[in-house]
Amino acid sequence: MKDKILMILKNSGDYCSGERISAELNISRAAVWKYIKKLKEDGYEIKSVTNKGYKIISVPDILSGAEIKHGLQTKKIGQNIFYSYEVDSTNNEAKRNNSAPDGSVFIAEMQNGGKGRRGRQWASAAGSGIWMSILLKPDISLESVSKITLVSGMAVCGALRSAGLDAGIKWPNDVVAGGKKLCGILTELSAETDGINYVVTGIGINVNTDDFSAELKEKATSVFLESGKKGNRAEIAKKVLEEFERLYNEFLSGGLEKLIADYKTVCVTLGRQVRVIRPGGEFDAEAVDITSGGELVVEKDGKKITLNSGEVSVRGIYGYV
Ligand code: BT5
Repeated sequence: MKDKILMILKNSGDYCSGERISAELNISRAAVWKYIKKLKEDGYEIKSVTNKGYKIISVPDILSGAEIKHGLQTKKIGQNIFYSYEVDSTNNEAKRNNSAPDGSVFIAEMQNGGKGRRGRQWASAAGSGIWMSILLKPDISLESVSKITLVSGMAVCGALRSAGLDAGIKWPNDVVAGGKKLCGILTELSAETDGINYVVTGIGINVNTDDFSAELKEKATSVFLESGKKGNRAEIAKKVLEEFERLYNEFLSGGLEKLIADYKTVCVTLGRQVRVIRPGGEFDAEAVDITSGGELVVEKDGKKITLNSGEVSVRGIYGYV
């Protein structure tokens, strides 16, 4: 009900009488007042004027479903948003609720067990970033699932670039700016022999983080640290979901070629000297291409070697990127 009142106020953009809200939602004036009080407790600044009603003056930086859904231009992605203040990991939350509709988004203000790949940790402090996971139920082959990670990385990169940030992608899927990591993606899946049950693509974006732990300082950054401006997380999340839907539909309809061509234009790894770290040892090479399947091609002593994201980490020799 609180979200419905919020939507009425946002859509009206001006004063809206308690009488009108109570008639529209079929609740008492006292109930309207009670929910307005709750919205104020959430941080919304709402002015009330006798004979005119209520008007939103300012909106807090929160990631609630109502904030993200207001004005969201998607058909499926994010049409169902499950918001929590705190979870272990939004990927786990999506997996626990895998019967939710295709395109559902699980989002939290903080994660106390944020995960990276291969058991690594993802720092996810309260209110500083966007920690969200998209639940997907695509009818695709198992081999194609890794491309969804690529789609997520491109969606974040595109959203941040459209907000004026000089973001790029470090192969395969870290979104970087100023040579440091701004966003990480973790895609997980549940499959059986006859196909995929669901895919969860988890996106972590550092938005308003102003300081990182000593361990992360050298390699992590945020929208705030790069632009000097605090970002509105709900607006950024909305843009990412819109970009994701556009690119994901392109991918599902077989448009991987165009996607890869676009990926190459933002991939900061290409043309660089890289260090390939494999379980069997390390070697230095030059990153020369991305295949139509999203693999990185490196060249060493005139020989081309194709690497897939599952088996290697690539780190630039000069700094992290
Ligand atoms: C990733 O792993 O980059 C994937 C991160 C995915 C996070 C999202 S948040 C929503 C969803 N729910 C989850 O639980 N996860 C997803 P990887 O490439 O393995 O990188 C992990 C490494 O990045 C760590 O070992 C740190 O060195 C570094 N790191 C940790 N937290 C960071 C942060 N907030 N910003 C930048 N770097 C970080």
